[in-house]
Amino acid sequence: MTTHVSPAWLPDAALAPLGAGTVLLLAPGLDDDPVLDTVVAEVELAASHHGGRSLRAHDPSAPASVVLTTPAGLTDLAGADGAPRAVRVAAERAPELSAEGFHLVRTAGTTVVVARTGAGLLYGLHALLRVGSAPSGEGTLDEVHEPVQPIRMLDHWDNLLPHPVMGQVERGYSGGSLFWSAGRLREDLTRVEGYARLLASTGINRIAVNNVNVHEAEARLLTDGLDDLARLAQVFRRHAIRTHLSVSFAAPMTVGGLSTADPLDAHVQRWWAEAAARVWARIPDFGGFVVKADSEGQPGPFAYGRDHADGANLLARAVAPHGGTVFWRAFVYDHRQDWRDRSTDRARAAHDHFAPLDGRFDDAVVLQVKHGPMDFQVREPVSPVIAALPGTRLAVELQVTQEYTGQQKHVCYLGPLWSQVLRFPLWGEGGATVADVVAGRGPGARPGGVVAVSNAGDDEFWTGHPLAQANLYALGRLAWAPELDPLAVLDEWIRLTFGPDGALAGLLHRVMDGSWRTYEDYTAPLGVGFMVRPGHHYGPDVDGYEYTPWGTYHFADRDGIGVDRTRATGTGYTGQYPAPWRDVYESLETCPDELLLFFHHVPYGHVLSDGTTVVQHVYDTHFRGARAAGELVELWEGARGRVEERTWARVRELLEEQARSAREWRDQLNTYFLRHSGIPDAHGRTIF
Ligand code: GCV
Repeated sequence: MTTHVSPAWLPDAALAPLGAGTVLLLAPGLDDDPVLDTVVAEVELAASHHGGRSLRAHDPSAPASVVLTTPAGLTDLAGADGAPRAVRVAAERAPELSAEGFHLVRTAGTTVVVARTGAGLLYGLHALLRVGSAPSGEGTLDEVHEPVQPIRMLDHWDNLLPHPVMGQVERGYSGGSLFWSAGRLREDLTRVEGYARLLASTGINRIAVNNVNVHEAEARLLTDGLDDLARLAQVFRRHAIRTHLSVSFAAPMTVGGLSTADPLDAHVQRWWAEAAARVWARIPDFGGFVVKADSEGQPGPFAYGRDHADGANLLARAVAPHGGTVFWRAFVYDHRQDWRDRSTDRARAAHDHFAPLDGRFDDAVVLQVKHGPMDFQVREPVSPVIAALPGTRLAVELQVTQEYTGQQKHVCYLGPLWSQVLRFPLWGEGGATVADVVAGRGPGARPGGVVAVSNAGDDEFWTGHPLAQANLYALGRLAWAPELDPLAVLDEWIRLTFGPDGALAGLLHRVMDGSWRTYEDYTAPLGVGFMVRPGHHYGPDVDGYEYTPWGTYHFADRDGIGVDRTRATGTGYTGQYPAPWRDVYESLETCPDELLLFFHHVPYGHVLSDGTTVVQHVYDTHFRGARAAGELVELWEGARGRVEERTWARVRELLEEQARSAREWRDQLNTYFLRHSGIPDAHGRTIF
């Protein structure tokens, strides 16, 4: 591991609102709360860097600039001599708070955070860092913050041993695993502690510490690795994060010595119950299991003629007595498809498998659904599965690691994409959104949450590309509050990370705010997806997946391109959506341009809503996108000397690679479309 570690969005300067004055922390009843020590440590750290004081008892002669307290502490304080006005204001309102919520009040130069638990105080403390110091005048705040999503989880695709193809972290672009090295948990967990601190500051409250592709070494964590898991859980617990393990469905055979993993076999059921009991005996607040079954070669219930409800409930019954949860992934499809077979549509697979099972999953099961029907492409429609299982707890799965969005070599701020997904109205404008469904809002509904694949590793910037830290930050913030404007979240991240330099903030905003659109511009157009190099998924290869078994085709010929997923003439996938989307996507008239080729096969001359043809759109966006990527290199010159040299240099190096790669995308895509369509660029630009 490198010795220099970026403080990310918690540099010393960001702690000033806490550490510059006097902080009173009064938390009666929370002495046994493991997160309280973290709150104390944060206050002391901030005070030591900014010359402030930290008090654990009210002292009328030392007026506090910040008060962190519980409802009971607030009542005591409100009656005490010399209590700040903000304390009385907070006590008068005294809202009902959940275990994670907090009340933030600021008046007359004092800021008060009230919460029932250490977690709530920690979240409130970080909210205070985000809003900054109390202005000297009468700046006021009176805000109740509650997370929209009770489950805000990161999945790590970390292997214990480097996989011969995928490396230590599958789809990881940030160095090695923060947890595992050479088949063991790292001795020194300092980076894990720092990581937990960063995650908690954004509101993340659950983590899975190993890859969903469970190999031999990771399978044994369930039995032989409990000491390691317990050490990790101890670190995360202090930051209000529960630890989870990805397990193999075949574990009863591979590590348990049984001859079957059949979910209806009594020995198998007993084996799982005993395995779970051992885990919880060691880690009483353990979160549960994550399972990828019957997917891309992972074992599952199909081998025994059972379905996914049988499989998931087997594990649910083992974890439920301990308050655990099984996150069962809906990413199930045929990865050995014959490309000649036009009747199979991978986009349909999750819905086909899981919608008929609604109502059969136990309460301890959360069905974890990728946000789109395929696989984290730069543009996909929202998965219809999220609208199809009203009787099942659902989580939406997002991907922070930039597998298909530039692999942390390209700037691609994903907040706007996730925001669009979370706010998508599944039954039409004004109706329930994805965020509502996974939050369990609505009568009888139960929460499943937001789960995302982490982009962090042991790289000195945590995320390979220093600007990819913004994605990790935004994920937590949007999971807590999906209604936030993702560009406001970006600005929040910029301010915390880089401080008050307004010119620099403006520059960073320009580099990042439209970066997802720019990436889309120079890569696969109009929702078609998968024009990447097979295997590692970096860089263009238009036909790379066209004749493979993976079910990811674009069907380009000399006349046109796109996948006909209509009910009228195609695979019928549009029929998996409820109204109005089933009709919006079905019709060429109403299908949004950005998803056109996802839903329809059209001629190159098909006219889009802005009057350009499909092929001209490809030329225009690819020239525009590659130019925008190239301009970032010049723009970044303006940041020289305003950010730390090592950060500046890393970003600079990566922007050059992004510009090169974008040119390659531009030229390969444009050339492909020109050669296939024979239609020249209306503006006569160079195409090869
Ligand atoms: C962990 C895609 C990725 C795989 C990943 C899989 C999944 O297929 O390319 O690396 O495996 O998704 O989400 O399970």
